[in-house]
Amino acid sequence: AARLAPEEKTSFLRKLRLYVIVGSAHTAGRPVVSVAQEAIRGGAQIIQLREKELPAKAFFETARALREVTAKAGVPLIINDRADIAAAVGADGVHLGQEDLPIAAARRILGEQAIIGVSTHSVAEALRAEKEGADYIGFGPVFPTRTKPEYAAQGLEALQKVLSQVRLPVVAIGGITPANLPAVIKTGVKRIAVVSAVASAPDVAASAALLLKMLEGSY
Ligand code: TZP
Ligand code: MG
Repeated sequence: AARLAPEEKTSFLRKLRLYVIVGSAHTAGRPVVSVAQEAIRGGAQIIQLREKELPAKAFFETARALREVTAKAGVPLIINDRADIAAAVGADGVHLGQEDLPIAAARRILGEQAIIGVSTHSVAEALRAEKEGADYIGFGPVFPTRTKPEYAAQGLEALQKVLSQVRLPVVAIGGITPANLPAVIKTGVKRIAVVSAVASAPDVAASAALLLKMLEGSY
C-alpha cells in the first residue's frame, strides 16, 4: 500500500513541486503504467490517475497496476474522482472535482491520513475547499488547454490572488509547459501539475526532469 504516515502528509505536500497526471487518453497510445514509470524516473513526485471514460473495472485494473509501480518507487498515488477505486487499490488519496463526492464523504471512505485534493477554478472555490478540509487545491486552468477544454483559462493574476488568500498548498494546473513555466513561477507558486507536457511528450522522463529542474531553481 505504501501510504504516507499521517505526520508525513503535510510536509510532503509542502515540499511537493512536480505533480504528474496520467491517463489512457493522454499517453500518446503508450501504456499508462510505463509512462508513469518514466515520469517517476524523470522526477515526478506524485502521480495521479485520471480516467474520464473508462468503466470502473478497467479504471480499477490500471489503478492497481499503478499502485504497484508507485509503491515500489515510494511515490504517492492519487486517484481522480473515485474514492472507491482509491480505497480499493490502497492509493494515497483522491482528487475531487466540484461535482464529485464532498471532502467529508471521501474522508469517510479513505480515512484521515488520505491526501484529498480539490480542483478549483476561482478564489471562492479555493477558499471553500480550504474550509471544507482539503489537503491541497489544484487551481486552473491557468492557460487554455485541450486537456480540459470546457473550462475557461483563469490566468496568472487569478493564480496570484488565490496564492495570497489560501494557506493550503496550491498546485497550478492547465496548459503549463517549459515555455510558460517561468511566468508561472513568477506568481510565487511552488507546485505545478501537468498532463500533456509530460504524459504526451516524446521523452517523458526528460520532460519531467526539465520541469522539476525549473521548479527547483525557484526556491
Ligand atoms: N484541471 C485543470 S486544467 C487540467 C485539469 C485536469 C488539464 C491539465 O492538462 P494539461 O495537458 O497539463 O494542460
Ligand atoms: Mg472529478
